[in-house]
Amino acid sequence: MQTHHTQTLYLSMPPEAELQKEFGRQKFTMEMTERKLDSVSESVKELESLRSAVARLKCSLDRVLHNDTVSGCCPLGWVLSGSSSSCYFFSSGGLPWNQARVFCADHNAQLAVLKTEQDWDFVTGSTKPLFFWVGLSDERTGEWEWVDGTPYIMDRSQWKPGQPDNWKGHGLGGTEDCAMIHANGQLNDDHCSRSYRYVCQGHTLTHTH
Ligand SMILES: [Ca+2]
Repeated sequence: MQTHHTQTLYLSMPPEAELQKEFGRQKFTMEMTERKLDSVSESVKELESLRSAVARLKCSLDRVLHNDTVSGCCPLGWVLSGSSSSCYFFSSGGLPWNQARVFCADHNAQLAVLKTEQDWDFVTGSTKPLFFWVGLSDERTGEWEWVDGTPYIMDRSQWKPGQPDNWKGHGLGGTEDCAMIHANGQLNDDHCSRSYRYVCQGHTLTHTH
């Protein structure tokens, strides 16, 4: 009699109410998942700030050990240029130009902008004999400009003889709009979709902003 009664109750429950219950359960699960994701992304942020704190500590320690003669410190894997107190990253893997630009920006840096002779010599001294993208392109306006938006003043001595030639024979569509440092340390314009190593340029860790 009791069983029969329960079954009657169950059967008499309208399907909308069942759906409503199920919806409530799903909503709860989703909220729990969202909360967990939030806490994961919080942990990632905390790790990131811890990593940067450790890097700063290492930097301070280096300064003490070297009697304060070190002008600045670079993140692990980046190198300090002697003259400009910039940190440079010379990638070991290749990316298309735009992805390389994004990689540098994601690391609080930019694809290398080489406006002084010292910066130019430092970077080309390290890239030879490999190919590296730098932050120079004429893709946006047809005029050569640095990724920080400043125009590039044409200096033929920085380019390989005959470059930039805006070559179309590569079969990749379009022309050559991005600049890379060739094996000999001079520039060549190449197709932006090609994957080359790249040079990022950022501030030292002791930089205050
Ligand atoms: Ca070319």
